[in-house]
Amino acid sequence: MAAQRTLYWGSGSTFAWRVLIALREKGLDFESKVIEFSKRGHKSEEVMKLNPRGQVPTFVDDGVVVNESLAILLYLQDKYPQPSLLPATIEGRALVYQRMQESWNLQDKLTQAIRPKMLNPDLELEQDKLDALKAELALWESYLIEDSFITGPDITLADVALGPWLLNLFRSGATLKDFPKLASYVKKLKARPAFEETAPPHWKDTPGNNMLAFL
Ligand SMILES: N[C@@H](CCC(=O)N[C@@H](CS)C(=O)NCC(=O)O)C(=O)O
Repeated sequence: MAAQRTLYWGSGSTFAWRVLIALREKGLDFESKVIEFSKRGHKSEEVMKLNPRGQVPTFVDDGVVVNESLAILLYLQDKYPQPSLLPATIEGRALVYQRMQESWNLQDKLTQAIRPKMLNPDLELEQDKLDALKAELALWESYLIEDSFITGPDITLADVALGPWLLNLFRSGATLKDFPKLASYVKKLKARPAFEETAPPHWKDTPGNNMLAFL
């Protein structure tokens, strides 16, 4: 019997987007349960029963509940190994695991830089937060080899974990002019069907905020 997969997610959740990308890359279908944050769908009884933190993504696979986006990515690779999103060598996998965890830094620096202004557009972006974001981007730029994915020639879970944060940055107007390898990497990800087709649905109808147009 075919596996019963259900994903709870919400438009604009970068964490949930990671899981949508991995499912698409692996060609796995699933029941889509879209929650609305404005209606506090993430705190509904149905979600809270599965994830007491009341967060998305929440994933259920044949009765196995997995929360936390990075854990879900690893679970999907474990349960559905082909097509693989991990390299064949142990050294390669070590790097992918490292970069997956490291992607948290980009999330953190990006959020710290833009969140206050998103909540209150009258505020200015803070220079020290922007400097920290630029230093973070410089690190990722240094990791990239020309025309590659983040850990090598093939797409892996590291790209799935990192990519949505870079695409968020793009959506906020950043062109990454000082980070040319990163800029072409983001364009490559953006054009990939698994990323393009799963991008937050509301992005189609609303413009980005252009807050990082100078970056
Ligand atoms: N560490 C979690 C974070 C999940 C998360 O924070 N999801 C947000 C949506 S982007 C959420 O549901 N927030 C609601 C809340 O925390 O109450 C993961 O990686 O999945």
